[in-house]
Amino acid sequence: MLLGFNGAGKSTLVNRLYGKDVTKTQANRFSDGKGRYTTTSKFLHQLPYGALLLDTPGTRGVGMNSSASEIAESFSDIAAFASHCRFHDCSHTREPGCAVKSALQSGELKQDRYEHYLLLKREAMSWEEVMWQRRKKDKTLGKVLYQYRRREGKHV
Ligand SMILES: Nc1nc2c(ncn2[C@@H]2O[C@H](COP(=O)(O)OP(=O)(O)OP(=O)(O)O)[C@@H](O)[C@H]2O)c(=O)[nH]1
Ligand SMILES: [Mg+2]
Repeated sequence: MLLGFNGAGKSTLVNRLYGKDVTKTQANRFSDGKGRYTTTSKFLHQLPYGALLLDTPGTRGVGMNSSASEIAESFSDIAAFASHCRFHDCSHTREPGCAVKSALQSGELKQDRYEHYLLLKREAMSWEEVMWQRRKKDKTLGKVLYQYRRREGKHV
């Protein structure tokens, strides 16, 4: 499977490995060299000698789609320290009585693990926010559609 940013050259590789042009490629934008989103859906190519190669639309970025609670599961050592924090909703960054920061100071918790935890938690929280906004939008759209159909006397 070929994965990569737009314009990385995935489809060019498919064509080269196939031996002829079986899929469209496109020159990157002249102004900033970025790819143009040429392949728009995934396609499984069977190469002449039998190999199967999946070409995919370029990615714009790579991220996580885990919830904050899944992050806590992966960092069960930090969750164990966190259960002794003074505040239930401690962010483990600046609150007094934070057991995670104490573990950091005593060396029980390594600095890089702590930093990875904060980074992934932040990413998970922004992912949850995106999902929440998306659900809210879908709900609003659903309501509008429902009212429209009722007004038009359509079956709902
Ligand atoms: N200089 C150079 N250009 C390349 C190379 N591979 C691909 N290209 C050029 O890069 C441009 C984009 O290539 P594509 O194969 O369309 O890229 P892609 O990854 O399939 O892009 P999307 O389908 O948008 O995700 C084309 O103009 C290719 O000719 C390479 O190794 N060197
Ligand atoms: Mg492509």
